Amino acid sequence: MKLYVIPGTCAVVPHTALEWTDADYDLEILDHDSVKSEEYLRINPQGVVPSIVDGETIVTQNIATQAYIDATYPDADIFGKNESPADQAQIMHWLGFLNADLHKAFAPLFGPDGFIEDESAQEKLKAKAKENIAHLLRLPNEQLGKRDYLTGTKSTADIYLYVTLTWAKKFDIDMSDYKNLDDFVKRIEADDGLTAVIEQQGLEKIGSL
Ligand SMILES: N[C@@H](CCC(=O)N[C@@H](CS)C(=O)NCC(=O)O)C(=O)O
Repeated sequence: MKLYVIPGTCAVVPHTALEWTDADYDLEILDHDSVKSEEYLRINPQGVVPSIVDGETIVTQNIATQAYIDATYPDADIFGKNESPADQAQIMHWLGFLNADLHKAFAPLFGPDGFIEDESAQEKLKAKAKENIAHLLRLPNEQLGKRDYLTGTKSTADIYLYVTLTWAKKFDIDMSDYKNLDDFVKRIEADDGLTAVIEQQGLEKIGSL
């Protein structure tokens, strides 16, 4: 199995999941240019990471890559030890929130010119995006006041949350009210799989928000 990543992106999530499996896998590190190359577009026509190639199988979309890893290595419990239907719904709830709502909310910060050309309008758009992200982050902050991990046991949802927190810190989003998230960063950065990924992708731990 080969995983395609760009360092520090949402591809940290399936990468950490693969570390949790203890399986052999190949890693291909792309950048913002090579992700748009003709060769890679044949794998992922959207020109984004993550992607998995496993023999004849190609899997794109972050949540689908996680589902593929989970189905291939069920003993790794990458979705946590959530057995009841209600608990399994929780992991999908948080992955949906993280992938469709929180991740997407960063788009105006990563590429404001894709929304509007005028530079002063871009500044207003970015300010609004930061407010929106801070507002969305109150939900995982509340959840982590009740438990150590989003669904009770450690899962890929926690890694996805962590990645978005590193972005929020990079864009100077005010998270001073979110003590539970700050505590969570220390907890999740102690994970061996995440630590290995941070090293392999040439990243640094953030320590706090
Ligand atoms: N909906 C896609 C979104 C993937 C996505 O936005 N990937 C970003 C990184 S987080 C990307 O590869 N962007 C291209 C780039 O950074 O050049 C998924 O869930 O896989």
